[in-house]
Amino acid sequence: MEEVQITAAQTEISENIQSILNGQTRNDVEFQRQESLKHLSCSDRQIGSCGKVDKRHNLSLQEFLDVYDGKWPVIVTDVMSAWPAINWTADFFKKEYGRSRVTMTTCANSERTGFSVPLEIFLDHLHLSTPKTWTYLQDELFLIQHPELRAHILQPIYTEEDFFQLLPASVRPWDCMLLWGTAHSRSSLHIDPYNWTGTNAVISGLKRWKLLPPGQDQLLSVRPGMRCGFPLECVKYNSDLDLFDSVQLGNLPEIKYVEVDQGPGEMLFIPPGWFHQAYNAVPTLAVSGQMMNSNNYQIVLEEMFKGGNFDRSALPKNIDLMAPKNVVKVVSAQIPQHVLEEGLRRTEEAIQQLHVPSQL
Ligand SMILES: O=C(O)CCC(=O)C(=O)O
Ligand SMILES: [Fe+2]
Repeated sequence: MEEVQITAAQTEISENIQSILNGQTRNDVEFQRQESLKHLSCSDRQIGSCGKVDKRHNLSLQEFLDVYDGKWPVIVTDVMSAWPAINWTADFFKKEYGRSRVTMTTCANSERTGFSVPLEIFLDHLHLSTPKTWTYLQDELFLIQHPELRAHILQPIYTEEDFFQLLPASVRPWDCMLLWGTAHSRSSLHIDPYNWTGTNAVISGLKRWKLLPPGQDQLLSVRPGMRCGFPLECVKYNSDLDLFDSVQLGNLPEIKYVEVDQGPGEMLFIPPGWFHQAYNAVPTLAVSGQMMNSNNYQIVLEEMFKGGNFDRSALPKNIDLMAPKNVVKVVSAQIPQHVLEEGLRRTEEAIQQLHVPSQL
């Protein structure tokens, strides 16, 4: 792909938008990789030894957007103290929501199985785990279905520009996943759906991260042909590698990553294009979300087109003159009616599924 020099901000925006029409996003993975590498402090590019994730407080919105957003992960340490959710405890959840069903994954000797169980059953086993046998509650719907709890999570200034709100509600991704893991539980190694900017806020416990700057897909045995399964489809970028397995990691000496530990009250932002894997070192409660904003909307829209539910041929030719927000509005107006209907149907189905007391 052609390399483009950064010029005046206005030219850059115009070129980026034009690239949506061309099916060629200038802010592609290679561009991001180059940007990311500029943040490394040492010459040999050994990311594991010299790249780090800053922990910042009093970070201005401008500095967040200019220095980190879409380029390099950052942890902000002073946004969650005002969240009522920072006081959430297992006792509170067991007493108030113990009978609500949640979705979780159990891992026993590398075999992962999904279940739907009452929350109290999960909580009764929260302290029972080993490196090979663990449980991870990962539920996208629980907080959506309990708006009084969701209200305990506040929006920091960094996520206020939220273009996902411009999508029709029936295809808008759920934006508040409850993540509660036993010690040793872990996510897969993945890039987030639509290549969005991910957020992850730890309420209690300790989460350990491996975050990989873009451009290393060929080293990661990314599973081909996977789909997100959302009504507005997208390609899923997942690897079966477990970078928290020291044997597997030892066999991958070429992979470059940054590591960071995230504690209670700390919120992490993960840029598009970064494969990442999280490991809960102790029982850990967190919520994750996502952002589409002026810094990443071309990347996110590109993934929506790649999903194949709609194409760019009907976009107006003057799209390059439009503000980012209007581009998202114009693109989302192209989503076909049958996709919107499918979105409604799937939401209802997912909610019903939660009430079925069986293995998923
Ligand atoms: O905390 C975790 O397990 C990782 C969550 C994550 O990567 C995600 O929600 O996309
Ligand atoms: Fe993720």
